[in-house]
Amino acid sequence: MSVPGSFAVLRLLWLLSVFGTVLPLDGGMLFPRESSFREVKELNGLWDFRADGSPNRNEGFEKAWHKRQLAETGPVIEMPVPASYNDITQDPTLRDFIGWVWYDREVAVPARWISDQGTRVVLRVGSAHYYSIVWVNGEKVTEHEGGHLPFEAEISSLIRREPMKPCRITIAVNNTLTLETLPPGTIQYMNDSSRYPDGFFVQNMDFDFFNYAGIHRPVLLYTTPKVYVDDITVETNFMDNTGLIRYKVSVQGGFSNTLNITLMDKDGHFVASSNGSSGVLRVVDVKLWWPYLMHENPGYLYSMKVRQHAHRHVRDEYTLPLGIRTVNVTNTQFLINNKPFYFHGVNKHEDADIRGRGFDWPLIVKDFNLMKWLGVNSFRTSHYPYAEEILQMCDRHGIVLIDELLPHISVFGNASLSHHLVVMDELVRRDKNHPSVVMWSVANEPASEMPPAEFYFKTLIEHTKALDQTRPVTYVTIAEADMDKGGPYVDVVCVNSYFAWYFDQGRLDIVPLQLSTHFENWYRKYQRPIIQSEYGADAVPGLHMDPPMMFTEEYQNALLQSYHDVFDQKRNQYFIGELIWNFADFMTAQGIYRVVGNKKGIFTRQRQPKAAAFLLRKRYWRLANETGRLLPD
Ligand code: BDP
Repeated sequence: MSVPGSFAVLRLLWLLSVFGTVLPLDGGMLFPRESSFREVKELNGLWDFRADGSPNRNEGFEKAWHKRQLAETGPVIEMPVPASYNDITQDPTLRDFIGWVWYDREVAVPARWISDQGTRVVLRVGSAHYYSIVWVNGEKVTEHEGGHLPFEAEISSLIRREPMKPCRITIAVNNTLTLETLPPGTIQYMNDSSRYPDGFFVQNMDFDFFNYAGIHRPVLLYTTPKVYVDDITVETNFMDNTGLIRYKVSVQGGFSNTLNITLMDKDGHFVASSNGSSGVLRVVDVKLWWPYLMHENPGYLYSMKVRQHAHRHVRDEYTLPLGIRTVNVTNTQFLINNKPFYFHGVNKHEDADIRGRGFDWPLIVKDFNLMKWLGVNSFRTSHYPYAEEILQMCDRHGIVLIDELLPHISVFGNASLSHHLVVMDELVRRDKNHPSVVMWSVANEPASEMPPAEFYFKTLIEHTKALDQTRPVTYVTIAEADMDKGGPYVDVVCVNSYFAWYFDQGRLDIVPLQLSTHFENWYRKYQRPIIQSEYGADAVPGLHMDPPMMFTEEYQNALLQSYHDVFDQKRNQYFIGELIWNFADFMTAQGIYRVVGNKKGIFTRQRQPKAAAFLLRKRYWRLANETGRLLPD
């Protein structure tokens, strides 16, 4: 990411510079794709399941449940994968369960995967919240900390040991949040025996969404050849009509054989080729990747086919979709392909009835249809990394993403920081090649009044910028004091505010003054473009009152409107985007501020529009006409 001056000079420097995306983690995390040399077998469906309800939640380990089928060590129920387990049964204990839950199932592995010693078999979990341990046939193959990113283990030699036996996969998942986890939480034991039974404890958390748990994303087995394409990194740029793709490919598992790279356009026609593990592809008459509503042909993707040869035979093939675009930030603008981009979008959650945070194609496609209906050109993955399939949809549809890592954090110790750096590495490693990702958000509303916060944020932001020099970095903040700690390091100021909601309740008349003072102060201080990264009001669908009162659809509408008036005044200055909180109602922990969840959605949790959806739709299409068209150079 660079501040544009003379673009031509910068492009030249880009060509001469070293690769901007430098990843310290070993190994890649390429999304599993089938090719003539790779197969994928989905393990979604019903697994056996048991929550470990023992007082210390440790019975599963004490009795080694992974050594046998789960059904042999106690009662099991059927549990869908992927899905959160919380809302699947009628049992409130399971809904609110804290501790280890156990899943297992048997898989028939194709005989040729076992007999062919040249095949590598990998087990991959798209995500499981929060801490996971995985065994295959009773042997531990991996463990992973963090609820929203994939992890995998090679299991080839293990399944070859007893080729005639079905392969049993056991996954134990623990959703306990502590001061060491990200997001953090605390377990509080209630020791007053006159009020609580023995061993009674609660999980305290500082974020506003239900702590859904379980295996949330698809579980797969996939194969690669023994010597395989492990990782690909691309960075894109353009000069006049020529697109430039700088690539780097790493091969693992043996001697790095000849690599051949072929770029195809959307129709499968040859565009460019190259040999070797790194280089630059030149694309004549380039078709740039443009955001939705900014171009008549948004989300244009090329395909980069990477082939690994040995003795003139192709040994492995992986095809990466990629978009050619640039991102730059000035003091007042966010530029995509050197044109000012205005974010008119939403914040989301991966959340729905029954499945909780579980991956669900019908829900994903419905949400994209709703976003396009609304005229949304962008969203923030509040407050954790979303499924990679969602990012791929964004790439294809031209929906721009602010890729966020974490919700609220308030612990700034060394252990948290080291873990935060590792998950940031994991996020960049997974998402670096998505053209839709235009900015990293390292956290939401960190409580930065804590003393070590400044060091923490400086380290984290600098680390992220060192990982990826091609994208701006931000964190989302709500208080000026919080921004003081990280403000000097961010590229874009992302600010949340809830005027006339959490403060000055019911007083819509104060919004214009407070909001514009707020913006002026932020801009004066940091001289960075500003995004309103959250604003909104709860509205119980069907509740009406005029003049408007809090919690009615009319109040939600009126509050949005009063924010919009100020946005329109600042839009041609330094104000570069507005993301409503929230796209849809979502579940939270129980509490007196939440009526069966957070109701700030402009759609209900079942994705039906409230009045505000129509208001926003009118505004976003108007904004698309005013800001989205290609501006002349
Ligand atoms: C914001 C948080 C978001 C909450 C929202 C709210 O970033 O996670 O859901 O407040 O209170 O400050 O609705």
